[in-house]
Amino acid sequence: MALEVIPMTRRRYNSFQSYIRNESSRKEQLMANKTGRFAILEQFLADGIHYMFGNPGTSEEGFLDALWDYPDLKYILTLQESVAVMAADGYARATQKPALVQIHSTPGLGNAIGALYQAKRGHSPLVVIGGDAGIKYQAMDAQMAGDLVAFAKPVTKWSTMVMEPSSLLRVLRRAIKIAATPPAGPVYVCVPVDILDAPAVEEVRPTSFPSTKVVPDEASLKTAAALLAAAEKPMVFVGDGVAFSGAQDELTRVAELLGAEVWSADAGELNMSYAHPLYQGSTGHMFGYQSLPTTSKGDVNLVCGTYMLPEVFPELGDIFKPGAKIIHIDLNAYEIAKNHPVDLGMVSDPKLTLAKLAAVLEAAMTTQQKEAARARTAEIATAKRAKHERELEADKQVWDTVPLHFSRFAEELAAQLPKNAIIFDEALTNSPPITRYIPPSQPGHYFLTRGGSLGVGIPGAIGVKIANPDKTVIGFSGDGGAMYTIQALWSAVRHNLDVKFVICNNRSYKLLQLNVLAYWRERGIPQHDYPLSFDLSKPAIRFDDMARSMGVEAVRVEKPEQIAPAIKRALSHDGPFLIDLVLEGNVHPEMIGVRCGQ
Ligand SMILES: Cc1ncc(C[n+]2csc(CCOP(=O)(O)OP(=O)(O)O)c2C)c(N)n1
Ligand SMILES: [Mg+2]
Repeated sequence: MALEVIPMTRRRYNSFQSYIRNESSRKEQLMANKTGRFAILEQFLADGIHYMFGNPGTSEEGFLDALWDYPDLKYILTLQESVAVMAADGYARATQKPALVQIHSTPGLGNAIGALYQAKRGHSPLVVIGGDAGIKYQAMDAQMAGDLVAFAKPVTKWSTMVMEPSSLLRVLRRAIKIAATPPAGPVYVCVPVDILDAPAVEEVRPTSFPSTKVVPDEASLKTAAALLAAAEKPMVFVGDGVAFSGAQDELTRVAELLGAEVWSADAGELNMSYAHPLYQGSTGHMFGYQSLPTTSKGDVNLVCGTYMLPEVFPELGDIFKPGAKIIHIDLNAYEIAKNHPVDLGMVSDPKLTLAKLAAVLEAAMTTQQKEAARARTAEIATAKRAKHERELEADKQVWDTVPLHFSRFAEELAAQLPKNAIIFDEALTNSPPITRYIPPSQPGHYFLTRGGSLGVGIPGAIGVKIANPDKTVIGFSGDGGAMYTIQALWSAVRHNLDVKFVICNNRSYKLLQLNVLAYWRERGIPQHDYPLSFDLSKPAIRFDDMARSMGVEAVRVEKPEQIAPAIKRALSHDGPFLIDLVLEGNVHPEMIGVRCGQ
């Protein structure tokens, strides 16, 4: 007899839920015979985890089916594992709490690797659980089998498989603790079917997290303050360890006391207001020689919550001025003196340490030193203002050109955007105008892609929106980046997530064009046409059509006069909305098929 599949409407779902709630005998029976597949869900709820980002498979069907009994644990269905991981990453970044991901066994984990790498570099506390057919099948090397723990190992903080039912929750709690303890990072736990089908014997108890609110000894603080107070050109380098510890105010205070330039290095969070006169932007992402003028400027360098230096092609020699002093504060001991020696390293909490440092500095600095610091601040502020004005002037030169330049869109968005809107920025080469016109100033309201895996813009914004249902969330992505995870748009509609997406459609991998320019320059190769593999113009990608096909309202913007109405429509639309913004990109569709012979 064929099985009749009855669609689960909201009413049916509600009555099903009340059936579960009211049928106490059924519930008692369920608890008495509770197996691991129920226990793990109760463990997550006991830890305040209310979302599971995932993509299902047969080896997870037991606990996914058990979700019916736990309506407080909501499943966010994504259509590719990297989307699940990247959306969870956005959610974890916005909540600063562990986020749960479910992925299918070997093929699912394979798809998730690049996204997990991104989460690991960014220190996202992701708890990834993955299915496996069962311990009893391990010797069979059956379909979908693989060395899952080994797959996940290099891209996680901890990778393991539960081998024994009586340690199921013990292992999960350890995984959650490891993920969330600084330096935070993703963990992977394989939960085989036979473990989940065995009776649960452990009590569900919330995970214990150790406090890391540690401060250095007084002598170290005094040494740090003495070095910094005596500096003639103090420099500060910060990363997401500052945001993780909520140390933005304390950092700003120290920078102001010192009159120091503050630079981001390996940062994706808001560690200091971009609008502050001392905040100078980011060191280079690609080439060490681009960061060198900044890193070699100071006589005393304070590094906090990051490492030196995160470029793809870092400087192999010294990066600091000869004789310069280096002080490093971080909860992550591995990053202190990772590549370059320091004079004073302190494994301590940035917020508490910077607060104490500010107090010691305040007392230790002479009137003359304080005066010099004020003069430095004024000089840095003037130079920053002048640079900003030059950039605005340059923007005006291309204000009316078609294809558009992004700056005009950014200015209009700044005019219309609500004050507490949140931006997720994977605009890549178009990112600078975003922060130029909408300088991030509130922690938790600006998230920059980090870790280098493309495709985080759309799913990241989705994760941020789930964490901030009442705020406007705008996700920016390059056209190249968007195509890695475009199916995330479907999840936004599926889960009623009112996110606004902007695709910076320059029909190219423009960052690669810029990087090859540097490659030619370094090797003395004369400039010539960019490799056609960096050109996405043929065939043209219609992001507006693609969005509509997944239920997302969309508009294509090609001319200056279309910008303001498109933004107005996106912001007033009730539901997800996409702007396909056609931008200048130096592309050569006429050469495709001619030069490559394809
Ligand atoms: C998963 C992944 N594949 C490939 C790359 C290499 N890569 C770096 S930047 C880039 C181009 C990005 O293009 P787009 O998102 O359109 O931004 P644009 O450079 O045009 O601003 C590519 C392909 C990467 N970083 N990650
Ligand atoms: Mg592009």
